[in-house]
Amino acid sequence: MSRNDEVAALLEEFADLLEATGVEYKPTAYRRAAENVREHTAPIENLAGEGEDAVAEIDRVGDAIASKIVEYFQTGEIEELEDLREELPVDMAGLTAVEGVGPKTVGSLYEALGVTTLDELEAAAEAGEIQTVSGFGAKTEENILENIPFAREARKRTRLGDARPVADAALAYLTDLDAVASAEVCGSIRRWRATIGDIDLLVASDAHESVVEAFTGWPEADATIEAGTGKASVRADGTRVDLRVVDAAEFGAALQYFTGSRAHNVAVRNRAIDRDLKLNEYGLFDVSGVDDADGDANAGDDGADADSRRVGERVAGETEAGVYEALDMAFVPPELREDNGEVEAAAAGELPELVETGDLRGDLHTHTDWSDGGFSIAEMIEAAAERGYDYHVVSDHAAGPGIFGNTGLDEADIAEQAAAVEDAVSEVDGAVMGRESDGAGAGDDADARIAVFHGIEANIDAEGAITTDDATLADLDLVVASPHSALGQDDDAATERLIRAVEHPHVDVLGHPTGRIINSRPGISPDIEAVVAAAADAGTAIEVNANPARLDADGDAVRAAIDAGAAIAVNTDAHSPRELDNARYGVHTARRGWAETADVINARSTAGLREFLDD
Ligand code: DGT
Ligand code: CA
Ligand code: CA
Ligand code: ZN
Repeated sequence: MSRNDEVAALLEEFADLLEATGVEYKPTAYRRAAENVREHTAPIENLAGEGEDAVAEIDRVGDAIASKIVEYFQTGEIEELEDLREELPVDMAGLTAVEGVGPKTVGSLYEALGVTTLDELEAAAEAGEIQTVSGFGAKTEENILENIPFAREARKRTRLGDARPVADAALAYLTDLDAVASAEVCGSIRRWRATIGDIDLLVASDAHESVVEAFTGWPEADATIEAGTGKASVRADGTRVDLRVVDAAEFGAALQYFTGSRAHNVAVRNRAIDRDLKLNEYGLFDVSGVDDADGDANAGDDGADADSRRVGERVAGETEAGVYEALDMAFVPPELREDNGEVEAAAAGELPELVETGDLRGDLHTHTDWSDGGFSIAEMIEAAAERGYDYHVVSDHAAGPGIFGNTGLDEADIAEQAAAVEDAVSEVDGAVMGRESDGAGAGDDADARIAVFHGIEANIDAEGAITTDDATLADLDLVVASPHSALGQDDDAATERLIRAVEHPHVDVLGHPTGRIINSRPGISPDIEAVVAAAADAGTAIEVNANPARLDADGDAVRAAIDAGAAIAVNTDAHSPRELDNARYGVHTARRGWAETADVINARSTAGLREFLDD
């Protein structure tokens, strides 16, 4: 965690505690400040070193908050926050994980019933005590009780977007060690699952002990859980990080084994058995000449000791590619290793050529300070151009159900923004309007850096209507339509809703189809096959929203969409330049759905995108 993230988290905790004690307005100010501290490019510790005025230079950070940040760096704590923590000794994260329970509810229930944990909340609800608190009814109590299991499940797994940066940092640290020959992440994080139980790392080295020692001394580790010969576990940023150290000759086999999934490994191991080979985390062995090479060598469990499992002649194991090759299969990209037909496809030479992050040529769903984004149209265009994108779509929120207050744009605002987009395009070096140009490096605009389209993120109401006028939609270059309200509706209604939306003549992209927030709310569960079939017919693309809190559509839905012939759009939904970097989470999610480059509309050229939009 950078110190900016650390301070942002403190300010957010501050906001929650203030809100829980019934303070108004201030919590919003703290949350805004937190967001800007997190996004700020200069290290906060440097600014704090220069004093309050330097800290208060950060957008939305006023003098009061700046002085608290300086206090934190000078004394190691913020007195007022410590007082609040004492006043309200609650597991805020655990309690607010329950849908419908916010900081205010936490404060009320603590004051009335002394509830501090999820277990106590459940007990109070079961005992019917919550409905006795003023402002709470039987229905609220019932909802709380219903949502607790989801919250409890969610608390066990970390979002990919929280775990991946920790894994990347650990990997960079290990790779830098002299004793490390090679290092890789494995487990679910290498498969890019949406949530992560723990982070797994693998290192090849001939100095196992010194690697373990360096790992437990990793500055970002908060605690050592265990340390042994050749393996260790630490806790970092709330997540468990497992390390295994192996000899270089066994690195590939161990990488294959510890990447999983278990189901994929079983299928691969069965293929080995069919060939009189034994596969385990130590290697791939030819056991045709070995007596009694029974199940143990293949068991993959701790039953047999390691030496008895290095039996026969080693056929492969130094590299992972070598393991697959020796089994007569193509290398299986980690995202596909879920035993969903990838072993058969790899054996037949029919694996897809998966899309890569570098294939993306623009983002079709981004926000600016015209709605709830933090940056101007020009700043976002410039950021997209700096990433090397060929095009960029400005798609702020339209006003409508689920969009807070006047955050969203009505028809008049959209018309006004159309002019503002043209102004921004004339301001940003090398920007051109996409509807008039084939974009960067193409045709008449050989010097253009980036082609800009004016779009909107419109709202799909509970019945599937788009809540912005048709005439306005018709004037826009691109329409993303997303559900933002009625996310608890039943499955049939959700299916009809999304089918109607994708069939709308002006809708180009179905944004975050289910509206899920990972570990926070499940969203709607439409019959995804029916929705993607309708989308394919209508020529509407299905979005993979790359925000790591969403990853929506998920891999299964992407695969269904591609099978149905629908196009995919991988969008970040960025509210800041930094969030454009979330693209990789969307791309790897699309890869989990077997997406090839040709399936992704924003991997096409500017001309290709225009063709899609004009159809
Ligand atoms: P997670 O951490 O719950 O998100 O999921 P994974 O897949 O990272 O699972 P984890 O951390 O328990 O183990 C990492 C990989 O190691 C797993 O995907 C497959 C492999 N593995 C671990 N233990 C076993 C085992 O007992 N049998 C087999 N076949 N594979 C195992
Ligand atoms: Ca794991
Ligand atoms: Ca593990
Ligand atoms: Zn949205």
